[in-house]
Amino acid sequence: MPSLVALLLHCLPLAMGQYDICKSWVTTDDGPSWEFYACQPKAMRMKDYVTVRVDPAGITCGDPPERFCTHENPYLCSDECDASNPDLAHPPKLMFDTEDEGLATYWQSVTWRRYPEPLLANITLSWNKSIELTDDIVITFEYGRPTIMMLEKSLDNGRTWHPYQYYADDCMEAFSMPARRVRDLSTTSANRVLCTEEYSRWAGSKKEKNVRFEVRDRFAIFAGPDLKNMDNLYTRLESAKGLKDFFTMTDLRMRLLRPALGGTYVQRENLYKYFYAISNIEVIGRCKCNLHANLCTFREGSLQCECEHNTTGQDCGKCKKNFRSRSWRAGSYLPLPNGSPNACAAAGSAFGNCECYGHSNRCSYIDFLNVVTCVSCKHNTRGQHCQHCRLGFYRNSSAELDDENVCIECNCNQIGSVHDRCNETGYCECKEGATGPKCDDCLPNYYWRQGCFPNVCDDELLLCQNGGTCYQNQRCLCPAGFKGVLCQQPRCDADRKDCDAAPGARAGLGTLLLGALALQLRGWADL
Ligand SMILES: *[C@@H]1O[C@H](CO)[C@@H](O)[C@H](O)[C@H]1NC(C)=O
Ligand SMILES: *[C@@H]1O[C@H](CO)[C@@H](O)[C@H](O)[C@H]1NC(C)=O
Ligand SMILES: *[C@@H]1O[C@H](CO)[C@@H](O)[C@H](O)[C@H]1NC(C)=O
Ligand SMILES: *[C@@H]1O[C@H](CO)[C@@H](O)[C@H](O)[C@H]1NC(C)=O
Ligand SMILES: *[C@@H]1O[C@H](CO)[C@@H](O)[C@H](O)[C@H]1NC(C)=O
Ligand SMILES: [Ca+2]
Repeated sequence: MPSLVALLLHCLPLAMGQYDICKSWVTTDDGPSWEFYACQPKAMRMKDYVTVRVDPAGITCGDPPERFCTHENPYLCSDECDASNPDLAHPPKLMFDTEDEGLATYWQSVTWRRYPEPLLANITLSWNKSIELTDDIVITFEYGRPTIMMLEKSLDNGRTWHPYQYYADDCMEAFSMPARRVRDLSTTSANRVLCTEEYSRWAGSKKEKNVRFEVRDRFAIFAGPDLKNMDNLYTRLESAKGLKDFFTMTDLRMRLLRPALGGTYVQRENLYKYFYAISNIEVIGRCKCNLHANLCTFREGSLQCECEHNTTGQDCGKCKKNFRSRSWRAGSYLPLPNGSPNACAAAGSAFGNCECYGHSNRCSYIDFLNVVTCVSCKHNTRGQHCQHCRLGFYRNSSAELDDENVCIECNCNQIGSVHDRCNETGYCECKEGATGPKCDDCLPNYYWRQGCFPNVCDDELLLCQNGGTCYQNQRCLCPAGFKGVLCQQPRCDADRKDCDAAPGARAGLGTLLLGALALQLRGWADL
């Protein structure tokens, strides 16, 4: 079996030939020197480097021990799952082991004894490394394939997830999606996320065991049925937006949503024949090294590119220190057949010693100042070495100077702040009454209404009088008989001649003073 896999890998078109060396020592008219090429690691069995997580807790069978039946012979329920007995346990690691011939070892879930509550399980594979698929993902189910499941993937170590493919025996019913086949996709839809019915119908539990994510069929859209025209695929991978990323991931999740039903409806009288059992998850791919490495090694529990071209990082995603006179670029498959290495260049190799921290590709000599300076600093930087942040941005203290995220936008509130600049910790300069790092809050005794204004009324000092209520600190809502900023003045109708005298007299000195203060405050607010 292992030799068969090796043979299989050897035959994979993406595993061999092109782009397998990063440099060679060549002799030219000027003498011997290194020549550099775009390069990538070989495809590997990625299941050997994965960590797996199965959710929810308690979904793996055998604790407590449980009996299960099969669809073929539902009344012969002789099989047992017992987590405490190594011979009868079905832990997650059996999805990734190497099997002796003819003897399937598999992870198994609990049975659907809680029906009609759905039987749900998530199986999450994490590599802690970006990998690129080079062949189909094949998931092997013993005892029947799920009638509903989906694949999701993450490109950022599980922080965000995206649907990858939907599987159902009835796509419309399960996901409100029309059923499609990857074989019917075209060059413009090669990275479409679709729902397929090809891997979910009942065909006998021993006959059709595999659920596929079809990478080869998608490659074949460009490279032809036998993947003979790989050059065309490589050209497309470079030029079609999002195509490379479509085959890239750090994590993969299987969401199992409904088990195999044996081609009929759920039979409540025997729920012990419904469960999931996965014997193998084959993921063939390579480390993503941005075409700057042809080796990827497993060190300290993680895959790691052995970066060339003076790049560094887990994915060779940046230039080594002192090799940052140009901004970092991924290598390219183009031009065919050797591609471009797009190597990082030593600081000082271009013009004197002009370091631009990777924010500029160009330096220029300014004659009358006699200095070399970086031109068109990117990533919101400025300065001779792109070492400062543009106005309106501040330095991210946890980022190095060559980080793309080194400058963070100030984001000052346009109304609450004096201008759009901020200090080194991101604090903006606020107008009177405004506060907060971005000046989008008001100080106490101020209210926000397109800027901060002093309260007209409140519950403490500026109380509305005569039963008036304070509306959002902006004005008093006065009862019918009163007016004034704090409702301190009686309203005089023609037929009420005594109104000046009565309530006003009761109001007292304090109210009048407050009224005057409020009037003055309103005067400011109107300015
Ligand atoms: C599986 O993962 C999804 C997110 O991708 C989550 O919403 C769901 O609750 C999880 N299901 C289980 C059974 O843990
Ligand atoms: C993931 O990989 C990085 C870089 O190799 C390493 O520093 C980190 O410890 C790894 N994290 C886990 C959870 O293995
Ligand atoms: C990387 O830097 C070394 C010097 O440390 C140099 O000899 C080599 O040619 C550089 N490689 C590339 C691809 O620029
Ligand atoms: C600051 O830089 C670090 C390291 O690159 C990055 O993870 C973080 O997101 C940046 N912070 C902000 C606010 O952009
Ligand atoms: C930035 O301004 C805030 C608020 O005025 C202040 O607390 C902080 O110390 C200032 N930071 C620097 C580096 O000046
Ligand atoms: Ca197995």
